[in-house]
Amino acid sequence: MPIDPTLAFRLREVVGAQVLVDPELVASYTADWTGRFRGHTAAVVFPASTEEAAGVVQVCRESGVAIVPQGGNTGLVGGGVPLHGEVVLNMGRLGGSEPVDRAGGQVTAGAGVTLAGIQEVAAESGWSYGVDFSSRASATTGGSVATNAGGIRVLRYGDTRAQLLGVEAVLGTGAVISHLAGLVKDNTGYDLSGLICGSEGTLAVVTRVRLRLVPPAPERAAALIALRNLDAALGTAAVLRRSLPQLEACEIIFTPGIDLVCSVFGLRRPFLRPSPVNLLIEVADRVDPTDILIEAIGSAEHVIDTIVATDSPRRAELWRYREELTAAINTLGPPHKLDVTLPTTSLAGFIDAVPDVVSTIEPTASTWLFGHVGDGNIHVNVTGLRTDDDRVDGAVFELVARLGGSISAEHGIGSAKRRWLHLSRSAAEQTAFRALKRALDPDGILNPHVLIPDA
Ligand code: 2HG
Ligand code: ZN
Repeated sequence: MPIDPTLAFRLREVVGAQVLVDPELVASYTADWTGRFRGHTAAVVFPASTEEAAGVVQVCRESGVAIVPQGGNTGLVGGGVPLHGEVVLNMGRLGGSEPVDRAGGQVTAGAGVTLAGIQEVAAESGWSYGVDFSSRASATTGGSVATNAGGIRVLRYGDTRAQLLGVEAVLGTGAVISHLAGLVKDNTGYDLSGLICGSEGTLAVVTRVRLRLVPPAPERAAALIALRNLDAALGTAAVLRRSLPQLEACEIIFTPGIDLVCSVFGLRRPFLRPSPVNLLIEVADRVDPTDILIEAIGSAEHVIDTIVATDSPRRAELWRYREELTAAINTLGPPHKLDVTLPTTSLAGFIDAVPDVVSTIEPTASTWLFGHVGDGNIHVNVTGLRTDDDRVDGAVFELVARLGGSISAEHGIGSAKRRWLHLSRSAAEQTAFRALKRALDPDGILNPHVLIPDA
């Protein structure tokens, strides 16, 4: 639908020419990367400052137009695409980081700075950033705060919320809140930054973030470990977590996934003797951790084979078996992505049961399992389903809930999971969610179709 000329005029008063309305130009901002979520919009707006973002929110509020805030558009639950014709507020122009506070180990960055950008700024100043995940080159800090992104280092440094010392953000009222002093101790009432983190653009549009950095651990070693069976893999993961304080990543990959990555990207199979399940781990320290890593793996039982990589190119080769999985699976058609987390005690039962749950509903569908086993987070990808057929999604989420898990570990609820929020959040919690939403976004213009189910 073409944009209302008055709205276009008013948006241009705020951001100048930075309003896209041409249907061909807006198209790339209206679908997610996997192709599962496709929407439409009359306009994509690119503010360059907090003031401009606030101006856009104000105009949309006065015009009764809903907004979808968008960062790098790397989300996987349909939370950053305009599925209901919302105006897209793309934060990519809010770049730039302030100089790192080298003594305090903190940095303030614009919402549009990529995760890789923050990692680079941190490294240049002798620090490191505690969050990492495979879409680092495109994902933005604003998006990762809005979704409380997790990734591969959560077991060592925690999720994005654990790095967050403050945000600057535009509320649904158009008011700006700015809390960027970076005080580590700051007990002055409600933690609005922590609340906005993970709120998926429903309460506020994040424009700047204050992040804690961590001491660098430049000496690294990675290992791909082939294991006899799932119990052996989970047991080994537990042993390694206990015996290796330097453990930074502990990922699980099943051999069908490795085979798929190898065939899509022409990689060599890592092991001569195939094993059903593999762990990919990485340790990082100030001194070379290779011997400690090898000793720890040596003490684990049921290991069939191990490849250890110390230099950066060989570590990157091992990581390709894990990080290319998302792209490899996408070559089979848009997958259903069911990112879930389970208590340690029910993880094995879940992994065993989930392929049957899927095939009972859709015998021709394929189930792909992988993820951050070190923190209980399993990515269940299902291919061979229609994008709008969510029977499998519901059945898997119900299994997760029965086993005491959460229907979203790190990707958020978005639009994909909101009808199942009740499986992880009580009625009283949802009532509180709605009250918070009304307080910070009284007209309901900020991402109104994600996270919170319709009453
Ligand atoms: C990862 O861990 C991301 O690689 C994506 O969270 C997971 O593709 C997925 O389902
Ligand atoms: Zn993940």
